[in-house]
Amino acid sequence: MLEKLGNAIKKATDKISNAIFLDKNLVDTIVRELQRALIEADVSIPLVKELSEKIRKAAFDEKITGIEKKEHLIKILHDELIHILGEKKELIPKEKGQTRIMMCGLYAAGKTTTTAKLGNYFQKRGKKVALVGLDVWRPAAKEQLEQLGKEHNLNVYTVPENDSAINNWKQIEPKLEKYDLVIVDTAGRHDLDSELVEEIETLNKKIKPDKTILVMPADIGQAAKNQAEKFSNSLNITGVIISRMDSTAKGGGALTACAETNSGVYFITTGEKINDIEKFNPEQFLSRLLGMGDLESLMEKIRSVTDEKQQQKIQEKLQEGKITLTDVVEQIKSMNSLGGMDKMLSMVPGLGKAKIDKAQLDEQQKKVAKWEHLVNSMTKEERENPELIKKETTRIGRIAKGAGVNNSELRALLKQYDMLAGMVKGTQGMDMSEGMNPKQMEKLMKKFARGGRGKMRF
Ligand SMILES: Nc1nc2c(ncn2[C@@H]2O[C@H](COP(=O)(O)OP(=O)(O)OP(=O)(O)O)[C@@H](O)[C@H]2O)c(=O)[nH]1
Ligand SMILES: [Mg+2]
Repeated sequence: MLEKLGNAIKKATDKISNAIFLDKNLVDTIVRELQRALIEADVSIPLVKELSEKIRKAAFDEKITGIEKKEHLIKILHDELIHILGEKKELIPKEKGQTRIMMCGLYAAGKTTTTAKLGNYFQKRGKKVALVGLDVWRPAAKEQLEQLGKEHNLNVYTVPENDSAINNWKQIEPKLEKYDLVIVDTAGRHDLDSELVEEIETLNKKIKPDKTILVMPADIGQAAKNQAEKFSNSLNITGVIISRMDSTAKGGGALTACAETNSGVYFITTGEKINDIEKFNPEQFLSRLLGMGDLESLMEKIRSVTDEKQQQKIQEKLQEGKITLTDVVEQIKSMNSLGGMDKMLSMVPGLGKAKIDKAQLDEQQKKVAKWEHLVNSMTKEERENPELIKKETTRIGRIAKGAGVNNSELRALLKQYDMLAGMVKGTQGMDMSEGMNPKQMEKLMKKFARGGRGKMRF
């Protein structure tokens, strides 16, 4: 449905969580990627701009630092997305007496199938439901509704005459008294022409619906804004149902367009089957889009991946353009401790589906433990200046022996050190934060795995 958008947002939150610093370049990258995904989902440019500005502003707010900044940023992103998705809007039939719902929308919007889905939804929840087919225009329209009723045990009322919708209604209305919920399916047209407007207005006066629902297909994207406005001019639209959310990437645009016009979305439909209808709740929708729990679990994740003290320490080192072997091992250890590498990798969009080589990960964790022993058996001097070990190769044997590991392990560690030190030198820490990104971590880990057998010469 909106996998791409979901993945992009996930990626942004991962980048924020895993960054050592949120510097300008990283924030720019995050904002750019988000913008691209939102635009692809057909969210309107002004909304995208507004969201980007808020994120930038939060990112560069100097009053907030460290882990709080990350939490702040994720919260802003989350809240802004909720905001553009709109308010939660519920469709609640009356407790007592009859509730009448009139469905309207353009041609092929999904009115008839949605009428059946909605009827089924409330019938399952104990309401006595009647569906009324008033599409006198499209051939076989009434049969379509009757067929759906038969398949799903729903009461459908139609009359064979096709003279006018209002006359059909007059014949049917007296039979509807015993029902709690009456859902009326109406005809669609290519455009909101005067004939359609007239028909709906007359029906509206006669039926006096408690709710008038506009059905729009998700694939119209942000054009939903225009359509909702047009319909609202002639009818009192109480809410919207977005159909076919399953078959387009533009659903984000349709949803945000509804929020822009204050047309609350009651339901979305996500497939052709009768049960493919769900209440629209922006919070839940976003959580699902992100494939994780609510904001709190997102925050938990940040807390678990961020060790503020360590972050501070590394930050200082990076600013000096210098890191020690202890830092390298600390760094790798922290990566390893992020709830386990495999768990972390599974949170990375795209990687979740990819086969993660568990054996390799286990191997890696063992390796890191060895590296820790190695660092412990070095002198303080050696830890701070690994060049010493490279210069005086006799140190290699001593250190490796002290740690109870092979010389090759030490070489792998030194190679790793070179790699990180190189990154620090070359990029003033920027790529370091990217390096904390789990996806890049995986690459790095693969490099580590090769490190021991590498071509180190010293
Ligand atoms: N994949 C998918 N298809 C849907 C969904 N909702 C409706 N459809 C399909 O969209 C097409 C049009 O649906 P209808 O319910 O007939 O639309 P309508 O607005 O009543 O059309 P008219 O009466 O001709 O104006 C049908 O083929 C439906 O099966 C959905 O949520 N997902
Ligand atoms: Mg129809």
